[in-house]
Amino acid sequence: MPAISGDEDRAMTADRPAATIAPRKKGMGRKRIDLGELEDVQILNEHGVVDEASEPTIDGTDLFRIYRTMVLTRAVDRRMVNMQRQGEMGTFAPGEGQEATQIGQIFPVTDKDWFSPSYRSFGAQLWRGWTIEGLLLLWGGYFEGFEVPAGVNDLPFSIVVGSHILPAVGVAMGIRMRGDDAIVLTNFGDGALSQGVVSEAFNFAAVYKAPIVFVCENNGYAISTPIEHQAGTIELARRGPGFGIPSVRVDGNDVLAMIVTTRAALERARSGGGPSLIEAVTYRMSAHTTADDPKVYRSEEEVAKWRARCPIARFEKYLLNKGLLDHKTIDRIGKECEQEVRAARERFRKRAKARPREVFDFMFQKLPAELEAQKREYLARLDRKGVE
Ligand SMILES: Cc1ncc(C[n+]2csc(CCOP(=O)(O)OP(=O)(O)O)c2C)c(N)n1
Repeated sequence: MPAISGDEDRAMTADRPAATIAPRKKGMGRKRIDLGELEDVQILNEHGVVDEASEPTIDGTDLFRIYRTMVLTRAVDRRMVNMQRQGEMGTFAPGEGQEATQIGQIFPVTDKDWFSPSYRSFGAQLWRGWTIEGLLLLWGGYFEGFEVPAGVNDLPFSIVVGSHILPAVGVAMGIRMRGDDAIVLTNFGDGALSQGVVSEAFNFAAVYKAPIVFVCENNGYAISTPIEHQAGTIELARRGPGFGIPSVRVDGNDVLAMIVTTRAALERARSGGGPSLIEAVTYRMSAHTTADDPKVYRSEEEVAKWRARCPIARFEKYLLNKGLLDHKTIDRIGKECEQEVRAARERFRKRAKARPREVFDFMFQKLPAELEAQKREYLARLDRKGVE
């Protein structure tokens, strides 16, 4: 009987720690994205050098807005972490290092399209029209922060890993049944792929040719679990073809590669071709959440390696080379974004004078006894003098 082969990935993972999940350079020289080829796509390398044959046409105003939103995303991120440390925020899931993945995937999505975000998607949410103070309220535990802004076609996110993906497929199936022109984009982490419901979502989407784009942000870890311990193949895009979903693996720290690939997937969905899966290979530079200490499970050397692949610095070099940015403007944008975040923090503080009392509400019609007890204890703490 012939030996069953297919263990090549396992052999590779044994030799490849998370730190080396670096995109290969096969995409260089490619003129169009072939969804389904499972090759790595990179257009802008770590040194800011662009592959001109694959460079997308994006007008200067848009390039500038993309860059500014990436800078703003990082400013919001760092401020939110500081506020949590100072006791102003319940918790927060930072996304430093994932700015190109975030803004690159959302740039080609139009206002009439739908977005179903994971909890680490505040960069894309800012692009879609969520306000900074709204996001501060959300992570601060105030119910009003969870409300999707008027006119924004986004679904609310859930902390239950992978739970927002099947509803996103449902929306896409509904769009197709009604003959609407919109598409849905949803994103999630590498760990979410281990949830059974995500396989159900892929299968429904493929069978019903739902107009949906799945973006898996492979940031190397599900909290402290590295991808090698989570999956039988570290090339997660390989999962798609098994469901009949064309898939591609992209350098997620290259905003141009993200844009080009997402555009191709959106066109496919819009023209009736059905779902696509994009695996964006990136890295979470900071903690999983403010309750996590990544020093326990990854090395300084690994983080330093990825810091050198900073998606903002890379895009900055590209814009400098194109003459669309200069150092004075970089400095001005940094200060403006910082100012914007501080102003939003002031508006948040006016609203958030008292701690949120609603954190146990809205999930259950009748709270289970254990949560009821926790709620009573929490409210009693708030009511005690000096807790506010
Ligand atoms: C169903 C479920 N199981 C466990 C958790 C606890 N949890 C929160 S985030 C997380 C890791 C998710 O990792 P990944 O999907 O890679 O996304 P990332 O956080 O890296 O963006 C886990 C296990 C949860 N929220 N929901």
